Amino acid sequence: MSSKILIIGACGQIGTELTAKLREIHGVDNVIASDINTRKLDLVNSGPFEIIDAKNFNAIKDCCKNHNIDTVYLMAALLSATGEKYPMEAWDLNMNSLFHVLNLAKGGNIKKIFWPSSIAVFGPTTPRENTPQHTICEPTTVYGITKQVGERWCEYYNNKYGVDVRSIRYPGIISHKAMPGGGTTDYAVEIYHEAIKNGSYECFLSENTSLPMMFMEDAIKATINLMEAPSEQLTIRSAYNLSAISFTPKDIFESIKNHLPDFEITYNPDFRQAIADSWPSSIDDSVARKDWNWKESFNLEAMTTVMLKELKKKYNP
Ligand code: VAH
Repeated sequence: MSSKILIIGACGQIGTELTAKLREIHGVDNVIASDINTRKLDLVNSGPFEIIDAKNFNAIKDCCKNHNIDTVYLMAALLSATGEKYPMEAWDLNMNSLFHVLNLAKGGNIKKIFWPSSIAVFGPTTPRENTPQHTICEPTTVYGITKQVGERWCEYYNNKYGVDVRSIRYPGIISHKAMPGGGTTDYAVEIYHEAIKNGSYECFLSENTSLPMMFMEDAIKATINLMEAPSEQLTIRSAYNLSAISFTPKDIFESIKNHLPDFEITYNPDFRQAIADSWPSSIDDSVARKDWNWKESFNLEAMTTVMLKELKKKYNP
């Protein structure tokens, strides 16, 4: 029998594409999209949609009851750059929304939860190259702290109450269907848009800043694969390391320049440079590959080809 799914934060960068994919798999009427507002009208009008503030326990509880929800994807969060501007709001949203969903599951209302963690759980004392699944995590951003603490609570609720909560430490994610918001890796999306629109881009990170990244199609594939994996196969209930490609702003610039020879870039690092410098440059995701057969499909060249093709349609219809 198809799951009845609620996506909280469906209008975000990942939520937008996750909603479409889950509706393709489970049927439109079995996937309730929700967000705090109706800012993405195409998504709002694409199937069942409810306005839900992720900080409002009763709103989530009532929606789950009214729609007999058995699976929740909690995608609402304030990301790294925004979290540094509004630390208490980031703590409030990122933590209380997680507690609401975990407690509903503990009470038996929800059977399965997906909650996104991030490579932001790592900090400057973490080994930067091929960062292992189990290692030092001393994050220096509010966002990273919320993800580190959230991972501990997910593992606790699984061990103590048997809650089937699953999580991935997403790297930076690149997509063309919805813009990211308030992240340090957002440059890797902006650069493609600016290459098509203006032929030049001022990058807010320095040219040799290597970060773990992933094309959105791979991120969605990984999320679905993890959620469909048999519970007994899963050895990690905090959050799985996940990786696909690592690249620098210089690498992505050169990849675009192969398609757009006149494209130009300048580098003007801002406060986000310090955040990026605190994160790993590459990730060991061997546990995800062993537990649930993770394997990426897109390398940098394949991602650039798709991004430029789709954005050319968007800006030069
Ligand atoms: C951010 N895109 O930049 C998010 C992500 C790994 C980074 O969590 O904050």
